[in-house]
Amino acid sequence: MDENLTVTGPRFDGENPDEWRANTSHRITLSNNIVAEGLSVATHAEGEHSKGSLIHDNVTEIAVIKNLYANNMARNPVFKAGARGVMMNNVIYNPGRIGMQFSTVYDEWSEELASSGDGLPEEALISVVGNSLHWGPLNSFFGNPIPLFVALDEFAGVPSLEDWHALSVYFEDNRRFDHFGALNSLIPLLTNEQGRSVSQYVTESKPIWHDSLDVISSRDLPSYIVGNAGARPWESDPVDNRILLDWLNLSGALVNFETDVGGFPEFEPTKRGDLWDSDKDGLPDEWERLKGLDVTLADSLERGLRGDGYTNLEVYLHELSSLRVGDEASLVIEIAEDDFVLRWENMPSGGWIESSTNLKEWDTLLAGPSISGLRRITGLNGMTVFYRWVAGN
Ligand SMILES: [Ca+2]
Ligand SMILES: [Ca+2]
Repeated sequence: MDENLTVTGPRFDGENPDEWRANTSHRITLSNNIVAEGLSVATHAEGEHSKGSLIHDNVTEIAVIKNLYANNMARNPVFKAGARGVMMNNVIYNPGRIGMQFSTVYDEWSEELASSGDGLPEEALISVVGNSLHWGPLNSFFGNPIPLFVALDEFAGVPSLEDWHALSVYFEDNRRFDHFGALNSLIPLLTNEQGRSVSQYVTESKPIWHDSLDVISSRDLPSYIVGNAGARPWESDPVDNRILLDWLNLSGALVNFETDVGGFPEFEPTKRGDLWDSDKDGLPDEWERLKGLDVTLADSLERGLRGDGYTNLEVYLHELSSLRVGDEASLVIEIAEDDFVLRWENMPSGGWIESSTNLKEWDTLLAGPSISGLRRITGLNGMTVFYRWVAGN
């Protein structure tokens, strides 16, 4: 994430840190993504560049939550000087060199320091809560069993991180698993790359947080990520499934070219029927009828549907990206010793549970109130199964 959500904008726009902050990206959530296989030795001028997410200098109020980072060398994610936000409920699998990271790069500040005379970067604030780091083959290859989080002072000979007083970081309920999948507590959570402890930056309370954040315990996190990470988890494509299985099977590697892992897929062109959206407002007729909207009136930008300020189109898009089709039943996933245990809560009387290994067997995802609790489960045997509850007798 660049300071201005662009790749060409100025690094800092303003006269002082407060103005810089106001003019950089802020209040952004990155959630439920699969951030994997950053190209390693490809086109980047600096060479090896397999990276996850970069949260740049002065970017503030950023939530990096409930993502799967897999097979990236570093930046899983990285917050840079003065950045402020939350790293919550992420699974980091097979990070080659660095898991979660805070980095200051003095060279990138020296010009600002000289021109503004305004001193060193202000403090970065990071709350690291409920994450789970899993070592993979890269950690064996590089012989470097890494901590959950490192704080780096990248260039020797310039003011060290200790002199910058640049970081307050908070840790709660984070876990690490070694090459064999065993919980491992021998490697400290926080260090710099030289192995020196930088524990003086650890605070006893969260330096930044938001009450709306819904934390999952790190113990329950893997099953959540398996079921929810990715663009369309109810219909995940072979690439998403391959990356998930890398994690579950402790496989995976750095990637230099897309062709290393099968290249870009080829898809058959698809076309909707002429009557899919009669009024051409972006909302399909089937969905409009379910919601009592008018299929002859373009009303997707009206806001009355749910009464919470969202447009009808936004409500539709939320449903498309939601795992749960309805709220009548919910599926709870528990990890047992060597398997997943499925338990249903709040199930209405009547009905049954359907399962399928191919979601396309199910004719529609928008089947209304009679179907709910749609979940994707990828078991430890690698088989992905979809479950849903269907009303009936
Ligand atoms: Ca419509
Ligand atoms: Ca309409």
